[in-house]
Amino acid sequence: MFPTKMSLLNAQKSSDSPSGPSSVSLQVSDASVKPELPFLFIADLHLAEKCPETVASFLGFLSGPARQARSVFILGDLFEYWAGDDDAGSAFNQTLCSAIQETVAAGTAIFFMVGNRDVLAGEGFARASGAQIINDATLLRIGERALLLSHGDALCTDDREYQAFRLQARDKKQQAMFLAQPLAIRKAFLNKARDQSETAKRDKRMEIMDVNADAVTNLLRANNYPTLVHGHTHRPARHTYLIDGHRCERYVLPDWHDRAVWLSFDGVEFTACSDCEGL
Ligand SMILES: [Mn+2]
Repeated sequence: MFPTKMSLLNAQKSSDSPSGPSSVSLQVSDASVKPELPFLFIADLHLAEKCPETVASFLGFLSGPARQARSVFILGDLFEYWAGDDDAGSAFNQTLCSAIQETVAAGTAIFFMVGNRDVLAGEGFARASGAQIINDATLLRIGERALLLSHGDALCTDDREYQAFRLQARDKKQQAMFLAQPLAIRKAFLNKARDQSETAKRDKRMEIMDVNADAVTNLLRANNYPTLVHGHTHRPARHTYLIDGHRCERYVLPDWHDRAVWLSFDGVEFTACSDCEGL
């Protein structure tokens, strides 16, 4: 029997987190017109005008597999960059937001969590697309199962330089200062920052850009040993752990290179689409 009940909670931060635990119910709704259909998870599409194949894959996903789903969870970095919600009306963003809107109108609830590239996507994006914004991390309860959803970059604690940048990029005051600048200047800045980050990544060891094992353990423990689903690292895999005697799983979503790739959950089992190597 497919579980029909679904709830979303803000996840507990691990005990070493300075901001402490939080557990607030989110005002989100699930289009339960299709309760027998699966939940789909995607991340790291990095949609950009310069990659029309990936855009086409996403549009095909929205008009195909997404409509055969109860809900779709986008776990960050949908966009290669998002300069601010006042850019939602650009031709490129409008095409994508309208396509998401149409899928929502067709009865699939779409949930969106920001990543590092689209950290500035907010209520304006939600209004334009019909997607519902969820926090990083969010605990999704489906029947008896608890899935912990995250973008994944917060777990890459070995990369201290990146974590310092992440704190800044998520600081509301810093965001307001950035958003006060003209859109054209913001876009130019983000383009340059992206190039610099690509260069910096080439100089970093692979290990420090992956998740830190203790960070994963702490987060799973703080949330009562759920199944973790995240993206960001572009290293699709299914990891299993034994933590305090509890068996936990961690699914890492693949990025999209000219093809649509997703993880599906039917309330009991996870299934990766056939193109998901490593899952
Ligand atoms: Mn990312």
